[in-house]
Amino acid sequence: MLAYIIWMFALVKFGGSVITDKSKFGEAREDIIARLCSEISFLKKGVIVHGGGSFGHIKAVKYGFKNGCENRVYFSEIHGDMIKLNEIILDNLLSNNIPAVSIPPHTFYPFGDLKAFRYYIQEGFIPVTYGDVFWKDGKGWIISGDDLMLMISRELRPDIAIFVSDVDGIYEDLERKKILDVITPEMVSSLKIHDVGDATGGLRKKLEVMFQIAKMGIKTYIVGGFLHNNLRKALKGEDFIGTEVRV
Ligand code: IP8
Repeated sequence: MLAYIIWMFALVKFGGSVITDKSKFGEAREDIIARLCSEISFLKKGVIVHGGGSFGHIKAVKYGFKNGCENRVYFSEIHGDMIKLNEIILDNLLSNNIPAVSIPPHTFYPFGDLKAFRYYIQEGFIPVTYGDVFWKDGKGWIISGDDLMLMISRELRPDIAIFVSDVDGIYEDLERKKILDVITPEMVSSLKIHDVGDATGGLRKKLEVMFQIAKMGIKTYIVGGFLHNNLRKALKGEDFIGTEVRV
């Protein structure tokens, strides 16, 4: 197991609802960010993606980025807010001696490839990217962290993809709070999914992305981010609270 952990290439997404309080604009959960960063400090090879949370979604919804927004100043505003959140993540990774390097989406999306990721991984760094705004056809749009997880999985083929979430997994039964150990596409229609109205779609869209990643043969998990050491355990192949996504 130890040897596997050392060479394992992990792709981890810190969900926006875990790292920020989504109801308060610009409110980062610094204690949780610090803990999550410390839990991945043993990783030798990885890419970190983070969501927008209250730094991205509140204004993205307000300014109508879901259907494209022509206002360049609004675009710059959200882009600047996301840089602030990214800086908090970078500071915390660095505090844990993680050689993080930020590769913001506007440097490669929608016109480029993931060459920069390959290069920095090869050189021993941990690239960090995030859900953000991007400009196309005269309008600003949102590229979500989940879309980036899929893109990175396709091009870089990690061994494991972990979505750190504000829920502890996929609930089979919301009332009894029973979490599924495994979810497959066939099971989705029988689940009661309450999708939230953020700028990039809720759980249903997230699951679609996860199934596509799992289809590539990548171990794919949704794990609770509010539980101490849960992410570390999932990465190390120990017992953790969460749901495996399988096809
Ligand atoms: O939180 C959305 O990324 P997500 C980013 O991963 C913005 O969906 C700017 C709303």
